[in-house]
Amino acid sequence: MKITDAVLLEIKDSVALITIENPPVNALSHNVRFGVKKAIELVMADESVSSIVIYCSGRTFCAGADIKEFGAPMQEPVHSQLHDLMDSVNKPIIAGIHGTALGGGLELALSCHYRVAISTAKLGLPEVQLGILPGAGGTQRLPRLVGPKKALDMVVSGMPIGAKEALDYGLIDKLVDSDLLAAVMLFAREKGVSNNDHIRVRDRDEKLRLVEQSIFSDARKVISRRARGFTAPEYNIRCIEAAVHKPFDEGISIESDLVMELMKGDQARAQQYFFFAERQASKIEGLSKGTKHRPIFKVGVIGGGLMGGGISMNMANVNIPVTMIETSEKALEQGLKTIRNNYESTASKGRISFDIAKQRYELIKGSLDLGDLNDCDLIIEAVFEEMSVKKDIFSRLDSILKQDAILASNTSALNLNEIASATTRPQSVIGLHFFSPANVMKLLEVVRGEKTSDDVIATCMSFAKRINKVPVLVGVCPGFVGNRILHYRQIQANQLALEGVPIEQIDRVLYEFGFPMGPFQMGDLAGLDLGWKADSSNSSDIRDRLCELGRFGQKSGNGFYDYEGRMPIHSDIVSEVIKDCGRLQGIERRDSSDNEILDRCLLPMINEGAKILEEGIASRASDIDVVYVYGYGWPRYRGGPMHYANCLGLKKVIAKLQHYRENTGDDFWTPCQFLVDLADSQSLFT
Ligand code: 3H9
Repeated sequence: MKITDAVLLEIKDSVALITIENPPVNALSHNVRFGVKKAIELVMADESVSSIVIYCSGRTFCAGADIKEFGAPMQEPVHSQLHDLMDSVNKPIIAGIHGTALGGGLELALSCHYRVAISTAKLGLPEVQLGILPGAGGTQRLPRLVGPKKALDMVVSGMPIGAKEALDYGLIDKLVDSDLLAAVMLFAREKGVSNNDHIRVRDRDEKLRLVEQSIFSDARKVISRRARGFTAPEYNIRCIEAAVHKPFDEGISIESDLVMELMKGDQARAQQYFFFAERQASKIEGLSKGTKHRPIFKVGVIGGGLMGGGISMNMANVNIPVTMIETSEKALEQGLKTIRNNYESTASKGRISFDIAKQRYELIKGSLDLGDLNDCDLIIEAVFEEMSVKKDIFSRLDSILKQDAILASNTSALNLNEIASATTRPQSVIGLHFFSPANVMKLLEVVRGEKTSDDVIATCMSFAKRINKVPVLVGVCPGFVGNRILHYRQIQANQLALEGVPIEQIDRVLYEFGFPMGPFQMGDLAGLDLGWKADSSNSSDIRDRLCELGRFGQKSGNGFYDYEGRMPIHSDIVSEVIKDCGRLQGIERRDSSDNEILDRCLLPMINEGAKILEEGIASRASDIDVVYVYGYGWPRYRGGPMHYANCLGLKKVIAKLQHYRENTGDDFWTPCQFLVDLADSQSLFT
């Protein structure tokens, strides 16, 4: 019997089977909550039914509340009404779990008396990643099953656990390897006829009694390091504390108040916006669904330095064989040695086994001969940023590669169209801009050249996911999206320093905003000598002067700062250099407030982002935000620069830009026309 268009009820041999069918991920939208509640009410009074199974069709169990419904008052029945009803049922309810039981989905399963899962299933409460907490009883029921310590781990990290671990912790009652539906129906039939009490999770408090109080202070220490600036982790901890110290109903009431408070906050709005932004980024407008993908089995990487080595490891980590090319025996040996050391260090920290480290390392073959790339499907060039060198490599590749091979450049700033012109197949040339360390950073800027074909774009966007990257499609311009915008922040950071604002203050303001580090520390980390040429060095430019002094950043032990290990320390030498550069450039010294520093660093980023949209270099504002969160450490709880601008209000952004333009007389601050038009039409960046 169809209860709603998303919920089906069948009675089979005294078991009521409630099936949720709400593709793609069986989110608990209104029609699901309504349907499940109605189905339970129908069978509660039916004496022929002795137990109830909740099961989902399609690829997964429920992936949680329907996030699209957030932001408006939730239609009844709300989650808690459904759960209260389940708690009042005097027949055993059993969840049959496959795929992922996440958030409200796992909470639904927690309100069942029993849970049966297939061995590939994953279970978790990831609400913290959306800036909220598991507000449908999850923080009160989970610790009753797995114990408060494990519950804290799960809600604070938001990471799911596998079914086997879930069984070990008591989160599920039975694990099966195949035919979940048959197994859960049999389990339900047995429970339906057994004389045992079916204890509700809310009544199980044996694991709450054995708690060491230090688990809460330990969890707070972890979040102060790993989740600096985020509000939701602390709220999640408070709920688990309530589960331990308060009776169930009081705990539920605390949970409900705290989730409502979080839901109303800016962070939740930003993090939920970002959830959809990330998924949107992989969708390519104007590309037909039937576009064929080119197969990629083997990858060639040209260059075994920091980027080339990282890219090679990225491929090997997902089991793709790599041929890595260098120009000399010594460079190749060094490149391979670094990779081996990296794998060994990861294994010695226990993150992977030594066997896996070895297997991955062995997937990377070194060579000095470009000709060895003839069997590769994708070639990624990662040599230093010199147009003539790149063009020479691409023209030589032309005669070596398979006809349908994809030729990618990892350039971070050079003109991809010019690189592509060195080949007879510019349609197969694309930019794949990895971020350092390439085996760790999630962002991949996929750069579409003017002649890049649709199938190459489609292949690279889906390949990016295969190598665990978040791809964003961008067009060709100096610095593409990320570095182009960053350049404008750096102009102002330098200007502030030249006006006499201590670099420590500038770095602190951006760190407190939520970036992992400020612009000067970031420069030191990246290396100040990147792209620096001694013969054209300019004595009134700060970076040039530091490089002339051999201060190349962290790698040389000093740059904008001196370093003790990785700890930056103020340098009087640098202060003098900056003062002298300011004097040579005739810049008047003045103080700036923290607010001014923030405005002057962030507003130019927004303005440049608007120009990027105006020029069609990025197709959505949310794509720019994805670049910034994943590539440059923009705090996720602020959504990204374009979301931040929307929250400030575009009229306010323009007023601030105009204020600086009037004060300085500098066209740098002129608001871009696209931004002005949006504000005039009361629109927002989309
Ligand atoms: C919650 O439960 C709160 C409760 O505690 C109650 C509080 C009162 N809602 O990721 P994919 C869409 S909060 C709406 O590409 P995958 C997604 O946008 C929720 N839509 O697939 C995409 O749409 P489109 C806690 C959702 O296979 C499509 O489904 N739960 C939801 O790579 C496919 O998604 C979570 O945070 C949703 N809940 O990964 C889990 N989930 O095709 C969030 C997905 O139009 N979801 N969509 O772009 C996930 O982590 C992944 O989607 C999942 C599948 C692992 C399930």
